[in-house]
Amino acid sequence: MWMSRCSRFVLPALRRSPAALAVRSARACGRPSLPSRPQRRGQHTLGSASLPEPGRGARFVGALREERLLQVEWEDGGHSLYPFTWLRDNCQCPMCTLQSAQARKLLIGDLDVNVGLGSVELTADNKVSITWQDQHSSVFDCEWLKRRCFSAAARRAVQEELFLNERLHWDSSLRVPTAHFQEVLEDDEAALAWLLALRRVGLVLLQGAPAQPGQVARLAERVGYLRLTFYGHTFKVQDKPMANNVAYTADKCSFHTDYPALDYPPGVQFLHCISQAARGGENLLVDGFHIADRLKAEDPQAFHSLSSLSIDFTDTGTDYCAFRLQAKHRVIDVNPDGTVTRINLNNATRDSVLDLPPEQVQPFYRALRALEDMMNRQENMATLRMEPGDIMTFDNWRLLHARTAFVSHPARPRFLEGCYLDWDEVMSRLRILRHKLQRDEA
Ligand code: OGA
Ligand code: NM2
Ligand code: ZN
Ligand code: ZN
Repeated sequence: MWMSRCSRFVLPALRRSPAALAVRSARACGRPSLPSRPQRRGQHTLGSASLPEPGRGARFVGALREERLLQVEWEDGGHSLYPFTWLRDNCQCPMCTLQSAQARKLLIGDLDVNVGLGSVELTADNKVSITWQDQHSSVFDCEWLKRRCFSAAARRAVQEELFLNERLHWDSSLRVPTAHFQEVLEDDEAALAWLLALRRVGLVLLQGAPAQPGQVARLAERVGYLRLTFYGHTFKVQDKPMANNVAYTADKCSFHTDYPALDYPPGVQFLHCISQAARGGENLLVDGFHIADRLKAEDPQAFHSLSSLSIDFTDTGTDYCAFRLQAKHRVIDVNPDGTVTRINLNNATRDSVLDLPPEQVQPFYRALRALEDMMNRQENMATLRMEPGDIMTFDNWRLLHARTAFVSHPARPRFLEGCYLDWDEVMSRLRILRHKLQRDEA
């Protein structure tokens, strides 16, 4: 077979201990070992030293009354500015904040958006204490304020820490990150390393799972919970008679994201190989964000069509229960600043209902074909032949995956078990693990 795992490389050290470095990488044998130097791209670049230095307090506070800003000078010499109204809105006292929920109690209807600042001082224990003109008082911790500094660099750094939008784009030189199934289940550092790589790279192969159904559900429980769809809590990918989906045949599946027939397609997918085919059944993967970048550079017209035209998707049948889904997506979803945020494409569920004026139809097909050709360039795709016990975990909003046609062993049909999760729950677990491990470290 032209794909096997023959070498391992350690991903950029994600954390300090050896267990955490259990996310390794595997690549295909027999292909030139290009130095893999994925580029960091994303909505933001991570600014270093952009937050005021932690651990030091304030040495001066003063009000800029004209601008309605509080100025704080930190012990390291930096300054931060905080709008009066924002400070009043975020008062941390028990009247304004429900401490047990860490949530705002103060109603916007009860907020004076022109609130006047009476006086401000630094307390003996180095907190910022404000008395408002209506006599309400608010006390702010310096670390709390620093994290909420309004400078562009500080906001960028906090947003990156919260959302990890900076991704490592890749092509065929990708060394697929790998980790051990059992370690991810048992060890928090291994789990965090897995989720960080899943976010940054979009793909992690977990190895060593029992070759029995039920493992993707265990893995989903490690994160949060499964995303139920019309194909069930988990689904069996097998060649089925009267298949209700083209994935449930032995035919080739071209590059696709799963479930664009849903208005909110699943963010993350797990596919567990329980039994592999005798021949074929390999998976091909591309980084949709890299493909979109290449398309934009080489065929801007095609990029424009695919990122502006909304296409209909449909899925009708019965599985978990009867369904008749319709949704509309741009194949290349971009946010208002033009950053590609999601890819939505499954040729099987792309509807014959096409909600375009007729003169836009030919340009759309031309663009779709240009995208298809870009994905099928050898230089852009990674190849993975899963073995029993392997679980492919990937970003279904970003990667497109394909499967070659297969022939099963006569007595042992090819069998994958799959499930979906959403990025909200995955990112939540990532933040919890990061927080916990940072605290343990301190
Ligand atoms: C799917 C799918 C891949 C495979 O079920 O959506 O892409 O290898 N399956 O069968
Ligand atoms: N399966 C694998 O968009 C799709 O129909 C993807 C979903 C059947 C759950 C396939
Ligand atoms: Zn208050
Ligand atoms: Zn699929």
